[in-house]
Amino acid sequence: MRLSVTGRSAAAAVIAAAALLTTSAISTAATGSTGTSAPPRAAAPDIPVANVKAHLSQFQSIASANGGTRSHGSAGYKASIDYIKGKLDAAGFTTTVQQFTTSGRVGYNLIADWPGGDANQIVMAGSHLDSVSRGAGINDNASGSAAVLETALAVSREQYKPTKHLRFAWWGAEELGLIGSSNYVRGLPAAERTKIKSYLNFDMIGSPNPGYFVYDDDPTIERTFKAYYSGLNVSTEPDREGDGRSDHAPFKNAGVPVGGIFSGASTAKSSAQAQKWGGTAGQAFDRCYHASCDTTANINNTAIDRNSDAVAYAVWGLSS
Ligand code: DTR
Ligand code: CA
Ligand code: ZN
Ligand code: ZN
Repeated sequence: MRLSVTGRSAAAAVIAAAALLTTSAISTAATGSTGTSAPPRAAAPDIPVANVKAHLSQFQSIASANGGTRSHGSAGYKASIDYIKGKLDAAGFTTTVQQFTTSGRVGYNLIADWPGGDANQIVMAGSHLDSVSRGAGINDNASGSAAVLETALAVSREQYKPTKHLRFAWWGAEELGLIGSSNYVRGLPAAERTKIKSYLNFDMIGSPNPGYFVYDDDPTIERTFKAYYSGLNVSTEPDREGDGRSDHAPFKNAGVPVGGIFSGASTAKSSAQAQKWGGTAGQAFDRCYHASCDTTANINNTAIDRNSDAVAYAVWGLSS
C-alpha cells in the first residue's frame, strides 16, 4: 500500500491501536481476565513491499536459470531453498534442512527457529516453496514464501523478543500432495506437536485480480487476520476453496490450530466481489494458476503489500 509519510504514520498508529485492541482481546480470551493486566503488546512493523518484490525477482531469476521451473526435485527448487537459508543464517536464525524423497526425487523442507521465547508455545508461519513443473510459480507460491521470508527478516531487524517461540517453514513438494508438510508433521513426536499453538499458512497471496480471503478454521487466528483487514477498511470473505488443499491441512488433521490468508486462484471474481475489491468481474483471481505465465508480472502490488503486512501482523499479534 502506498502512503505518504504522514498517512503512513497515521495508519501505523491506527494499526498499532487495533493491534492493542485485538491482542488485548486475545489476552482476554487466553486469560479470561479483562486483559487490563496484560503487558503492552508490540505492534508489527510495516513489511517493505520493495523487499518482498526483490525476493520475487530472485525466485524468478532462479527459475529462469533452471529450465523455467522451481518444482520438486529440480535445481531451481534447491536453489530457492539455498537462497532463503542464506538470508536466514545471516539474520541469526537456527535453520534446519529436512530431506525427503517422493516420486523418486529428493525434496527439502527448510525450518527456521528464531532463538528465544517459550519453547512450549510455538507460533509457526509457513508456505510452500515449490512450483508446478510448467512454470516459475511466482504467485503460487513464491508470493507466500517471500512474505514469510521478509517477515522473518523483520523479526531479526527488530530483534523482536516475543513471549512465544517463533518458527518459520518453507515446504517442499506441496504440489505433489502436501508431501513436505505432511512429512514434517508426521515426524513430530506428539509432545512436540502439542507445543505448536498456531500454524499460519500463506499460499497464493499476490493474485493479479485479487480477493481477500481469510481461512475460517481456528477462530482466534481468523479474528486476528480480520482485525488487520478491518484496520485497512478491506472487507474479507472466508476461504472455503482451499480447505484441505494446502500445507495447513496436515497441521489441522493433527489438531494444531490453523489459519491463513489467500488471494484467489482459477475461480472467477464475481461482480459483487469486484464491487468491494476492485479488479475485473468474470475473470479468474489468478488466470495464470499452474501456468507458465505465473511470473513476476502475475503479481498485484497492493495485494502482496497488504498481505505481507498481514503476515507480520498475525505473527506479532499471536506471539507477543
Ligand atoms: N495454491 C494451491 C492450493 C490452494 C490453496 N487454496 C486454494 C484454493 C483453490 C484452489 C487451490 C488452492 C496449490 O498449491 O496448488
Ligand atoms: Ca507493507
Ligand atoms: Zn499450486
Ligand atoms: Zn500453492
